Amino acid sequence: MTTELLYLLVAGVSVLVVAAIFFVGLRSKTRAKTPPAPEAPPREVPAPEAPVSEAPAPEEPPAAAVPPAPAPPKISVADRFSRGLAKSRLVLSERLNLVLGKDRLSEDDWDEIEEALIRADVGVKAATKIVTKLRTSKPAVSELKAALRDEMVSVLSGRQRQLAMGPGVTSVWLVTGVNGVGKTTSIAKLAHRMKAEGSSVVVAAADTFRAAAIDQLGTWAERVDVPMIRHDPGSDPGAVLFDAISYAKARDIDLVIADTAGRLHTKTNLMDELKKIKRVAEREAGSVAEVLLVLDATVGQNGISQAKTFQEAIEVSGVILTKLDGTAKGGIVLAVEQELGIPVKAVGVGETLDDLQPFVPGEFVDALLADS
Ligand SMILES: Nc1nc2c(ncn2[C@@H]2O[C@H](COP(=O)(O)OP(=O)(O)OP(=O)(O)O)[C@@H](O)[C@H]2O)c(=O)[nH]1
Ligand SMILES: [Mg+2]
Repeated sequence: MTTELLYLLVAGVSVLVVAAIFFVGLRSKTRAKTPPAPEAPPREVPAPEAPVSEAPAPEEPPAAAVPPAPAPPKISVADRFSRGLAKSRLVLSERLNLVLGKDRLSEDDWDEIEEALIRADVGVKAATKIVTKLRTSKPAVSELKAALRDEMVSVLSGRQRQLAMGPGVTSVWLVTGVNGVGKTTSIAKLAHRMKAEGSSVVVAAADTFRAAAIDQLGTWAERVDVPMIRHDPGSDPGAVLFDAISYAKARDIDLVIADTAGRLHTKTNLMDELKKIKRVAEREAGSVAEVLLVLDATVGQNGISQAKTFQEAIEVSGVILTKLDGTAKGGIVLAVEQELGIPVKAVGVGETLDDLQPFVPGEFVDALLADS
């Protein structure tokens, strides 16, 4: 009995083992047929942020930022002037020194001097005039530089360079020029200077082309501490000037300095607009004491053709030549005066309020010809 039971137990266990093997085999076959589980979807990685796209082009060109107010200048006016002309001086002296080292001057040397002047943007007319005189007077080489200085000063002499105040209580200065030449900055410098000399000043934001232009003048006006009359962007520049003159007359303010646009919203011709503004000023103030054309010295001879256009449209009484500090074309002063007959009344030699200098021919030529 026990043996039978043992057999039965062994047989049962064997059946169970076979069945288990069979079952496991079946399972593994079934598994092999099961399609592989789909790969886990890639974890969503946030798309790299698109590079910050450039801000959409502004509808209006940005106005030049007003540079922060600097610490009071530690250098003298003469040094500032001289520093401003450093690049022009270098261009001139490089060539002049070649000639000045010789014992005698040949025809080629005179041509070299003329070429040096032209390269400093003195203009062909003024350069020829100066060198023709020198060729005739034939100075010794040792005296050449002094003779050149005298001829350059002589070309610049005999002009009225004072900024004029009108006969009435309130004078008006219109400041014109193409965009970017330095009109607004020059107005701030002029207002600063006139205020320092004891005049009361109001500035008129008659460049209504852009809101930013009005704000830029506003920032300067605050810094100089003079009132500014403004209207909305796009409004009539003549109306701004009208209000500024009324404001000044009601308060016995000496001077209205008006900013004007270098370009316009409408197709109205810039020159027609300027004529209109001038008429408003003449009607309201009696006369316009100065029409100041701002020219950027870095554009060299192109400034001359700009000036001709303005001069034909509106009688320009004086030039403010800006950015003399950033150019090797300082001689442009002579070209402006020779070719246009308009006196340079002030020069800009930097971006701060003190960087507008009265134009003094002797000082200018000395700074241009100095040994650096
Ligand atoms: N280095 C130098 N920069 C100057 C001088 N005058 C003006 N600038 C700079 O020239 C840029 C243009 O000056 P703005 O006064 O805005 O010129 P603007 O003619 O009023 O220009 P728009 O209003 O755009 O027509 C600014 O960055 C000024 O700081 C100067 O004498 N020297
Ligand atoms: Mg401006």
